[in-house]
Amino acid sequence: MSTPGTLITVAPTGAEHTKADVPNLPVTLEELVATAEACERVGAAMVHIHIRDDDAKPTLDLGRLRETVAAVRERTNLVVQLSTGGAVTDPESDRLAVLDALPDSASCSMGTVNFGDDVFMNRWEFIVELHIRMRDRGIVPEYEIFDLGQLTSLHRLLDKHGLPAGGHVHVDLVMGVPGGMAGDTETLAAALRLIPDGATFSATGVGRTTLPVLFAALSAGGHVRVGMEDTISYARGERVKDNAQLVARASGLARIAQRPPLTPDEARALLGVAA
Ligand code: KMH
Ligand code: ZN
Repeated sequence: MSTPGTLITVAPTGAEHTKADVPNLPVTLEELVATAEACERVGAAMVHIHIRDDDAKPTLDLGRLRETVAAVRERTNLVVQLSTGGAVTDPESDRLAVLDALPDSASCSMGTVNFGDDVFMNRWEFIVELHIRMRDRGIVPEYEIFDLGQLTSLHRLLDKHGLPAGGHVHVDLVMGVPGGMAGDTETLAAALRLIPDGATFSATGVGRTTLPVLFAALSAGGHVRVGMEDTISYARGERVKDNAQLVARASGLARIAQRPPLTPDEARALLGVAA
């Protein structure tokens, strides 16, 4: 499961935070692309994208998504991953239509989970549809895992419906969501016992679990996701300045761990994304 280098994914916006929470949250196209450029300079290889409308509210507008994919491709070499998770209120039809924007990669959440005070719905039939549509379009999935049982669902998905586009399985453990699995070393170790053979994994810890999960993932030979989608505190009592600050910290720790950041082209080779 381990590789010599570390894939650093930045999740710069998400669907939950606002500019009132954190002023440098990238919500416009220009802010997002400038953030992607800055994060690439300090070690990110992939960007996990949620977009906003003119009122900075989460949207899955297909025209905007297409424009965003094109702009990030033009100004960076990053692997472009679109969220099919969206916001908890987004209908399945809009979440499936995200794939028509033809990103390199897209998230595929592996089960329903309580999400703070809300419910993040992912029915089995919907997961299967995402998996199949991604393969039809040559889009490489990242299987998002919010709780341990979702890893058994991943085994079931792969057993019944076969490997994804690119032939490689990559999962992202999203830890510490209120309602999901805890964000600590013991839970990460339990998750790793359930990850399919030959798969790679990233991990991210939401909120105060960010640093414990970052250290645990690096020491377990895994990859990492960081960004304002998951964390708006840099340290106790200190707001994140910008996404590049979080990527730079992860890059520094990856180098200390003797597993320096992968370039975007190395990430493509790892994930099975076409060059
Ligand atoms: N915003 C969350 C409800 C994903 O991007 O695929 C879902 C989410 C997962 O962020
Ligand atoms: Zn997301």
